[in-house]
Formats: sequence, C-alpha cells, structure tokens
Amino acid sequence: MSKTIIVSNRLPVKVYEEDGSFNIVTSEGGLATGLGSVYRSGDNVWLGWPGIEVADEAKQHQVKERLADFSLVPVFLTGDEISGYYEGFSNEILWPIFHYYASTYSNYKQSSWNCYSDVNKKFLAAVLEIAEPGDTIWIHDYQLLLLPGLVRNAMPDISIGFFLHIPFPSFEMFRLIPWRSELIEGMLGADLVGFHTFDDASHFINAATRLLPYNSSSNIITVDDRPVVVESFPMGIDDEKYASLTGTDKVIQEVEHLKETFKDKKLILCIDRLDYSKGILQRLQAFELLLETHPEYREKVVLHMIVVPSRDSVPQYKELKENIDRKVGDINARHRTIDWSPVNYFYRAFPIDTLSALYHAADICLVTPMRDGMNLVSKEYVASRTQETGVLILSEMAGASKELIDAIIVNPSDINMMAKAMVKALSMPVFEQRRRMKLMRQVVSKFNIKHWVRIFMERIKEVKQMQQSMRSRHITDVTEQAIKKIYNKTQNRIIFLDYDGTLVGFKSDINAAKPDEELYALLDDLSSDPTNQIVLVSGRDHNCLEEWFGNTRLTLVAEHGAWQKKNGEWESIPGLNDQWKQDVYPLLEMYVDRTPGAFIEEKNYSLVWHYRKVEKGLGELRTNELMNNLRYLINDRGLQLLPGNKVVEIKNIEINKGKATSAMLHNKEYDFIMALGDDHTDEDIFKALPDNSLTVKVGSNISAARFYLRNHHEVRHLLRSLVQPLPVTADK
Ligand code: GDG
Repeated sequence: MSKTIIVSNRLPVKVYEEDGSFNIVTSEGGLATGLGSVYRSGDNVWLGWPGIEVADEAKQHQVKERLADFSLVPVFLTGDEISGYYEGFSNEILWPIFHYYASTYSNYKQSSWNCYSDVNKKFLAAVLEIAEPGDTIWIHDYQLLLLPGLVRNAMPDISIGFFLHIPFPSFEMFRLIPWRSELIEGMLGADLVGFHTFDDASHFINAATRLLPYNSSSNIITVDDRPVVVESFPMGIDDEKYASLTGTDKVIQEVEHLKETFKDKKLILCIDRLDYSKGILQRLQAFELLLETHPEYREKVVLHMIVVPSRDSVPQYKELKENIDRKVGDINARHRTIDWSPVNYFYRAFPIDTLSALYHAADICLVTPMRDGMNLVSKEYVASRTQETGVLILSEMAGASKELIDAIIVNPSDINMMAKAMVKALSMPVFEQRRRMKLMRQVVSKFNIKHWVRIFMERIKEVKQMQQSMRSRHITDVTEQAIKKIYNKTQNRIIFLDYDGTLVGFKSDINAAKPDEELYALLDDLSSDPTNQIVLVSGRDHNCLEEWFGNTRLTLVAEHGAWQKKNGEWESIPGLNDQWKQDVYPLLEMYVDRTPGAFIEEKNYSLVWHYRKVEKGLGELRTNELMNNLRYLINDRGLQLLPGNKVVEIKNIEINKGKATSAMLHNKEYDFIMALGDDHTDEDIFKALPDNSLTVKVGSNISAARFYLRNHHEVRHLLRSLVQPLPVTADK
C-alpha cells in the first residue's frame, strides 16, 4: 500500500542519551500535532535529523530502533554538516534574506552552499531508502529547498508536496542569492508548492518565471511538461488543545496565581524565539515610549516577555541577546519602583501549561515581528481566550495578520503606532474586546491544523490527477498509430492548422518565425494528396500569409477569419468596417510611448498590442491598464478584445476562427476532421468542430481539445507520420 513520508530538518522529538541508552521525548509543537494523524498511521513515517550528533554506528543503530517505535526515521548529521548546512547556509543566508535582512546578516560562503547541497543529497539518500512508487512525500521548509528537485530526478512520477514555513521574499531580495536559480529549480521539483500567504506564493511565481524559462498561468508553473501548482495554505494550530488546557487543574491554579500577582495591573504578554525577525527590541522601545508619554500607566502595566533561546551559536543571535538584556535592564532601571518592575523578562522555555496560563491570564498579547511566515503565538493566544475577552496587537508583517483582521494591526517599525496601539488596547471596552475576539476565534477554529493538513494532502492528490489526465491525453506512439489508421482508411479529409506556436516555435521577433524548408516540404506532402484539404488558419495578416504560402496548395484563412483566399483571390468577410481604428489607434500609441519594447501591429480589420519585448511585469501591468481603458471604447463599437501570448488583439466581434472553420464544414461531408492549435483563439476552432473530430492542443494549458502535444516539433512529427506509408506489419 502506498504511504506518506514527511521530511523536515528536525524530527518532532528530543533525543537524549542517559546512562548509555537513548530516551525520546515527543514534541508538543503545532506541526508535530497536526501531522501526527498522518505519520502515525499505516506505514507512514517522518524523516529528519534527530537533533543530536551520534557518530558511533552502533549507537546510531540504537537510536534508529528507538525512533522506529514512533514511526520516525533519523538522518544523522555530523557536527560539520550542522554548522555548514544548518547554521551556515540555512540560518546565515536563507533566513536573513527571506526575512528581508540582506545586507547586515548575509554571508554568501561557497563552502556553506556546498554543504547545504550535500546535506540535501544526504536527505535524498534517506528518502530513496524508503520511498516506493505511488508514495507521497511532503517536504518542509527552507533547510530542504533542493530536496524536491533531487527526489523528482530520482523518481520522476512520485507525488511531492513542499511547504515553506517562512516568508518567500520579493524578487528584488531573492535575486541577491548567488544560487537563486538552483534553489527555485529545487522547489519546482514538487507537484504542489505551498506558502502561508498569497503574497509569498506570488513572490515565488514571479521569481520562478523571471529566473527560469518557465511560463505560468495564474497559479500554475509549467516545468517542461509538468504543471506545478503554487498556492497559499495558511497554517493553523490545534485550537481545541489550547482551549481545553485552560480547563485543567494545573492551568487553573497557575492562572489564579498570576491574577493574584498582577491583581491591580494589566498584563501584556510577548512570547518569541530569540530572533532579530521577531522585532523584540522595537517592541521594547514602544513600551518605553508608552511609559514616558503616558505616566498614568506607571505601576499599572507589566510587560511579561518570554524569549526562548534559539540558534545561540550564530553570532548575530548572541549580539541580539546582549542588546535585549541591555534594553530591558535600562527600562527597568529607569522606571521601576519598590513594588513594580515594568518588564518581567525570561530567557528560557516554559512548559506548555505555563504558556496556557499566561495566554489565558494576559489582558493583551503583543505580537510584533518585523517579518514572520505565519506566527502561531498569536493564534495560540486567541485559542486560549475561552472567556472571549483580551486584545491581540499584531504586526502587519506576520502572515497571521491576513487572517486575524480583528486584531489591532500595527507596523512594527512604527514605534509611535505601537505605543498608541497599546493605549488603545489598555482602554478597550469589554464589549469591543468580545466582538473582536469572537470573530478571531471563529477563524482560528475553522482554519485549524487538521484543516491545513487535510486540504494540503487533498490538493496534492488533485494535482497528481490533473497531471495524469494530461498525460493520458498526450499523443503517444500508440495514439499516433491509431490516428494514422483512421487517416489511411478515410478519403475526404480536412485538417486545420494554426501557424505560430503550432507549426513554428514562438519567437520574440514576429518576422523571425518564417517557414523553413522542412515545413514547406511537410505541408507540400500533406496537400499534394487530393483527398486532403489543408487549411492554414492564422491570426497573421493576409499579406504575410500570401508572401509565405501564396504559391502552395493550402487553403489560407488570415486575421482569425477576416480574410480567406478563394479561387486564387483574397476575400474579406462582407460588411466589416475599420472606422473604429482611428479611435483606438491613438490610445495604443499613447501606451507604446510609455512602454519601452511595446509595438502596434496593424491589420486590415484589427489592431494588435504586442508586449513580448517589454520587461516582465511592466508588460502585464500596462496590458491590464490598456485593457481596462479599451473596455469603454469597444463597448458600443462591436469590437472584442482577444488576449493571446504576449499580445492583445482588438477586432470586430464577427471575426472568429471558430466561425471561419464552421463555414468551411457547412454542407460538406468530411470523414476525417483534425485541428491543431496552441493559442486560445484556437479554442474557438476546437469548440466549433463536430465531437468526433481529432482536436489537438499544442502546449499544456487547459483546453477543450481531446489530445495535446508538447510543441511544434511534436506537431511536425505527427503530421509527417500521417504522410509516411504504413509499415507492412501495422495493418495486421
Ligand atoms: C516558524 C516561522 C511560522 C514558544 N515558546 C515556548 C514555546 N513556544 C512555541 C509557541 C509556538 C512556537 O513555539 C513558535 O511558533 P511561531 O510561529 O511563533 O514561530 P517560529 O518558531 O519562528 O516558526 C513562523 C511557523 O514556523 C509555523 O509554520 O508560523 O512564522 O518562523 O507554537 O507556542 N513552547 C513551549 N515553551 C515555550 O517556552 N512549550
């Protein structure tokens, strides 16, 4: 039976050695709880570093055996590997860049990269030892960005999901990394790439399509032939656990104790790992400003600040710790009284019961990271507010701010704004607290960790099904032989061929996409058979088609059907007018003046805006603006807008490739109808043809066609096979 393999840098356990044997303590972290239902069922496993260095092979074996009882598989790393891959590359290069701290903290050491890539390969070896065809592999976080690609190369058909727990930065930050393309290529090995927020997903799609020669259509990036879906899956928490903890005896006792201790004071709570991205120093400044500008709160408010030790071997973290110590000392020294310390600062971790009691007792939770993928502390606070009061102050830079919109949202760089937010929170009436808290509790409860796991796993399945259905529509040798058999048995055929992107590749210079000798020979062979009618249906203007194909036996349809060559003469659809061009042309010209690289193509009955040579991003932006403006102009003029591959065509509504092809079939009896096209203007042909026609989409976008081919090379191969004689054995 197929299984799911979870892979993350760390296993969700603490392993420690005592009296020569190894003990395991399972983690209470959100991810571990959420994925518990996955890795603990059936043959599923979780693979990762056990958190301690075990050099001795016999001991490694012992650890492996112990972990197997928990469905966990260790990947052992040496001290050097930890320092190069984890501390070096992951935490000194990726973490700062992904949290927008480029200049101060990044150190692009080649040796760290080498180590990062070697350790990702070590994880690959561990995956390959247990993975079998049909399995699903779910890889987590920035330490393993190369792993999806490595697994894909080794097992091309396996299902791979990837989730990034930290933000994905804008392209301008990401491009600074010397190994940026390799990292993106690695992530694109997955079938489904997940992020906490829509912004992260958009940044990723932008970086991927700028750095690598892949196209995207909404949230799908096509990698060679494989669609990769990029989506946001905001991670939730185990809300029920946090709610029920507040009812346990231990927590009730601790809450009583806290209430007694802070009876006439308001408690502001902060809980963070030690990290410069968490905005701890800025928050202290804001608290100090509050005390200075609002003396009425002196002795009335306490900032209870828990900082959990983390990465303290990285120099920047040590420095940050020293700065926090100094700042807290400074505030307390300057403001404290005999009975009151403004900041209660703890540099250590606490058991979850203590956190629960603090969440339940705190009047305000202050969560103000400079950047945070999601931030689970904010959600844990909300889930612990079973009494439905309390105020959350939340940074707009945390992913959670996109969901918890009823928090007081602040910009963590704006010290004044944060101080004001504290004043607002401290004076917020209870009914307003309840109103906000109830709404936030609904969000936290609906989008909890189980929901997150379920929708991610379901989506991987859907993506895989979509890929399989595309694969089954791809014309293989077998389908090609079947088409050829039908072709040979029929006597009255019509074949509709689009030109750009179907018979020739897409070129950035439209005049460069001229037909070559091989194409002329192929079209000649097809059209020299008197039982064939070969129709070229192109969007190009009729002069161009005349120049290139005027002397061939092809039936020519130009400008999407506005023109057709009949009995040696070009004819246009009767009654078309081109008066509208004088109104539309100046608007297009204005956009061309503002957009380097854009140009206008004028055809008899249409105008085309081309932006294939425009800087990526700007082209799409200008095109959207242009289309919005054009919508008003075209409404009462009987025109339509036709967006294509880096073009927008404005033309009469009566012109349509589908109408042109239908007209050709009218009152005719063809026994073989085939159409090939790549653009969405060709979709009109596919839809207009009878159901038993052989319709073929070129490229992997969604289509009404029955079959698809990857590119113009495959089109030529198929057409060539039709005119070649059948092998002697094929008809048996
Ligand atoms: C990364 C991303 C994203 C804290 N102190 C104690 C303790 N904690 C627990 C909290 C919470 C967790 O640690 C911290 O989670 P965050 O989400 O706030 O932050 P990161 O550790 O940076 O996590 C982040 C997350 O991944 C998930 O995708 O949200 O943006 O940076 O659960 O409760 N737990 C215990 N004692 C403590 O003293 N037991």
